[in-house]
Amino acid sequence: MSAAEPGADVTRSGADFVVVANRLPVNKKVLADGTVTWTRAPGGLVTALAPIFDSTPGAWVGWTGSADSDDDPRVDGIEIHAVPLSADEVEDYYEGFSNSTLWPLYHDVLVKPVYRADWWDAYVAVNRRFAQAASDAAATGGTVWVQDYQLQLVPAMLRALRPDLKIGFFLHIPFPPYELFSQLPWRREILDGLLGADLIGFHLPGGAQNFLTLSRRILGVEASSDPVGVRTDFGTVDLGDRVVRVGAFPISIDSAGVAEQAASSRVQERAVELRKQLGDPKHLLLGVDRLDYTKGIDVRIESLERIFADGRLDPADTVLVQLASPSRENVESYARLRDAVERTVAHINGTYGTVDAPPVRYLLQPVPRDELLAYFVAADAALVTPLRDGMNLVTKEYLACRPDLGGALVLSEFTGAAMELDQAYLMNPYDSASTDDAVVAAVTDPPEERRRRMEILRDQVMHNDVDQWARSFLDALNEE
Ligand code: ADQ
Repeated sequence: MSAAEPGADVTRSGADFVVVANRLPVNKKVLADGTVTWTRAPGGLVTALAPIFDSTPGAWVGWTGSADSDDDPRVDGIEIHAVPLSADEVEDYYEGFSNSTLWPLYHDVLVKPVYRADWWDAYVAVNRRFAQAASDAAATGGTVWVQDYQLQLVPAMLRALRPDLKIGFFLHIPFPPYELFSQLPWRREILDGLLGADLIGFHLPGGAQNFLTLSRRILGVEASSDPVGVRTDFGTVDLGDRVVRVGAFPISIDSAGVAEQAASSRVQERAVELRKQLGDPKHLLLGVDRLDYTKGIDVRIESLERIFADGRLDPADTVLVQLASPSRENVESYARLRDAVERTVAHINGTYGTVDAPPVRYLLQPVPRDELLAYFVAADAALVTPLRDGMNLVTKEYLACRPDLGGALVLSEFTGAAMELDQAYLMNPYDSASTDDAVVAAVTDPPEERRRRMEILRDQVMHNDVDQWARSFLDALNEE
């Protein structure tokens, strides 16, 4: 390293391992007397990375999710670096460029992406702030792991500040093919931003291949499209002075932890009680999602309506519980989706319900964890019907909750999870006959067929957990 390079001549103290993500893994609470408390947010990435933070001094750079904040607490051994965002930046960087440009573009343009130069400018400015915060947090020679579509410029910005660091990037949503990605007016800048990393990870080999093709066609760099397998085989982009590796790392859940919580007597008892409260239906179907247009909530409700109309299941003894958590409520396409789902629910209940027994029970609120797992334990089938989804962790949580091998999984071919879970009742959400057949088969197939499928599916999830995901990525990043 030459002395002219920034950061070359100083040894910095700081964290040896830094995670950079849009959101912090902690919740901030201001008490009545003005005291601020922080608690670790349950679930997600932080659970996956907890063992790594236990053995390495670690820091997490992210946004608190609310208005500007300057405090930097330490929570459960993780040094927290809060990145402030102004109200305008939340609108332009988060609701705008991240969730009204990139999210729809990367999910098959299910909604038309909006391209606005002022949103792009905010995205650049906020990414620069995250990169600076990561640079301030990391020790010399440390490892920095950047997460997801909100922060695709951070790898290159951080490398410019700190060439001594090992930089990894993981994308949690699908990575689109050339025909879609090239709509983006800032397509070169995004690819250049990602190529600041040493290792770029996607859920699926297809996403990695798309990235390699795009690098070759848009940037004209040498990118080897040798088959990119899962976790072990890597594609490469040769930038002349360094080589970037690209690979597939399908994410999972804390399978043993979820299974253990689901097996607790409070969850098991609540599952029995839930079925009773729902009128002991013959078939209890379940959907669990953020309220997002990618998740195909309308696909499953409309399918159930056709199934009732065709007399294939009886609305008198079938219940669908749809748990939806509110999401991105200030983005217009989400407000429209909410109206559409609520109309569809009202329509099916109005047509097929009775006053005391509507066939669809719809909750628009996040459900506490124990309660959620009780629904998984109680359900005869989980309906996971997205039009496009990077992975879908609900699928894996449902399977982990069913050591009894009861239940059945209806799974869209357009989820990342479908690549690993081919024993599910797979369906094409764009094909109504395929959807209806999968839903009906999932609840009416002979018990031995349902068990046979569940056994294979559950094994897959119990043997591939999120710890393995994190370790395989970090091992690959840190190997020469
Ligand atoms: P998401 O789009 O948020 O994640 P998903 O992977 O299904 O989708 O995770 C959602 C999480 O929220 C699950 O843990 C689920 O249990 C929880 N959840 C959903 N609705 C809930 C409710 N009503 N109440 C309580 N909890 C609820 C993005 C990508 C995915 C990818 C993940 C991880 O879009 O494709 O799997 O990141 O990489």
